[in-house]
Amino acid sequence: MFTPDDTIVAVATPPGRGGLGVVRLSGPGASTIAGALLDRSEPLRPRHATLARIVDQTAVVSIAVDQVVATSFPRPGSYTGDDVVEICAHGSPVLLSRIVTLARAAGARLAEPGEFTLRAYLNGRLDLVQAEAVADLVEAVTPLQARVAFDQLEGTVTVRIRELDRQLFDLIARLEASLDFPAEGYHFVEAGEVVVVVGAIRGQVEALLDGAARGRLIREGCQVVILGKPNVGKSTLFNQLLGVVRAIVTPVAGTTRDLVTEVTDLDGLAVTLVDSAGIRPARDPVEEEGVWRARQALGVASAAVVVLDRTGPLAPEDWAVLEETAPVRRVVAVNKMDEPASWALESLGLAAGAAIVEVSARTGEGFEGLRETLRDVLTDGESLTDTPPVANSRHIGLLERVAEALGAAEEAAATGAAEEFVLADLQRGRSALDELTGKRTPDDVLQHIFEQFCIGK
Ligand SMILES: Nc1nc2c(ncn2[C@@H]2O[C@H](COP(=O)(O)OP(=O)(O)OP(=O)(O)O)[C@@H](O)[C@H]2O)c(=O)[nH]1
Ligand SMILES: [Mg+2]
Repeated sequence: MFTPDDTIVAVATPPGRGGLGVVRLSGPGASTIAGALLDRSEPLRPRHATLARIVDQTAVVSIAVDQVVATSFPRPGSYTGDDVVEICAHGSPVLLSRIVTLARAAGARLAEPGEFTLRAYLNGRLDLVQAEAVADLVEAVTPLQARVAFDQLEGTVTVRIRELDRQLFDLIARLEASLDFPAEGYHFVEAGEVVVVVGAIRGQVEALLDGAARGRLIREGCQVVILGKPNVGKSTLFNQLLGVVRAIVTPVAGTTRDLVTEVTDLDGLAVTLVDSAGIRPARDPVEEEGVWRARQALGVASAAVVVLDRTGPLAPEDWAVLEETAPVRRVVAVNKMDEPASWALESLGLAAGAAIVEVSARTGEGFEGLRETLRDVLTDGESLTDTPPVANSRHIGLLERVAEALGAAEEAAATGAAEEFVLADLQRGRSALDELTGKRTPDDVLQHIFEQFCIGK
């Protein structure tokens, strides 16, 4: 995977047709290979969009393939840090793959997934945290996800990690100096100061971890399953939340059998909504399977929306669903408020503060409240406007390791342990920071990270 000396090529725009499509070349041969494809005698002027034609010279008579705009970005100031040429062609998959084939015939190799960004990282253009942000930015499905990813790319995490590393390095250097000159009876740093300094650094790590759960929720999104007895309006509510008619709605009880899944943007959270058959005694094998699937969906969901029908009496099946969902985060949606109610909300006997919202899935009344309540249930009431810097579970895991190592160092220093022990803990914390930014990251971890990119990124 790590062969940075050859020249790679790939289509950088998504598969399918578009007005434009971009083929990207990166590596020492980028300019020469582009030169072999273009009908120009002079090399491309750096950073100038140049109109040219792609010519297939592998045929007996050379054939013009497309008119393109080519731009060369010489190293080291390019995206990857290598020589890069971007060829902006018409966005036809046939055309773009022809250009890639011609580039390969001229000496380029097809890029692996994420290899352009991997090179940017290997050339020091991005650290690992920023490289991961590129993937997140490309994958974002809500504007909030894009914002968190872009902040990360801009260096919000990187800058803070660097600062932590600088402070740790300073302390480690002073401790090592104390070890190197023990005979002089002079300590470059006293144990009391070590406790204070390490405590302060640990405080900064913990501050970074503070909004991490929310960050992760934003980055990864979550699943919300809609449950309730037949005919209460689950599918209607699902459609209303999505804003499109996706699931079948009929007056027949037991309409939905399978799980119906769709992603929606809930105030920036990418929520995978799941409409289900609900949890109820099954009458036939199909329904039995549907109920089993609903239970499976509940098992992995971050929250449930329990739908109750206000127009008819509460049934044992309603109580069963309420009981089964009691341990999970949930919103109770009391549906069909457009018709006269046949029971009072108090008769649910739920604790004060339980998230109960009255809605009409048919008219959309009460949905603003439902969305708001659902978002609060998912985020524990925390605002999504100030976005947390840390959102990636790899980062969270490593920062937790840093905090643990610093806690151990603090304790060792406080109990008067020898400097060597304190140092060992501090080094452990520092190497977790190095793994975070990619200064020292095992190859298999790198491989895992870059494999998740698409080709051309
Ligand atoms: N008046 C009124 N009727 C509703 C409302 N929501 C749903 N309905 C009606 O209730 C019936 C059942 O709606 P569905 O959305 O199919 O209910 P469901 O819970 O998905 O039903 P199953 O899939 O069979 O379990 C349909 O006739 C809907 O039009 C509402 O807010 N008000
Ligand atoms: Mg349904």
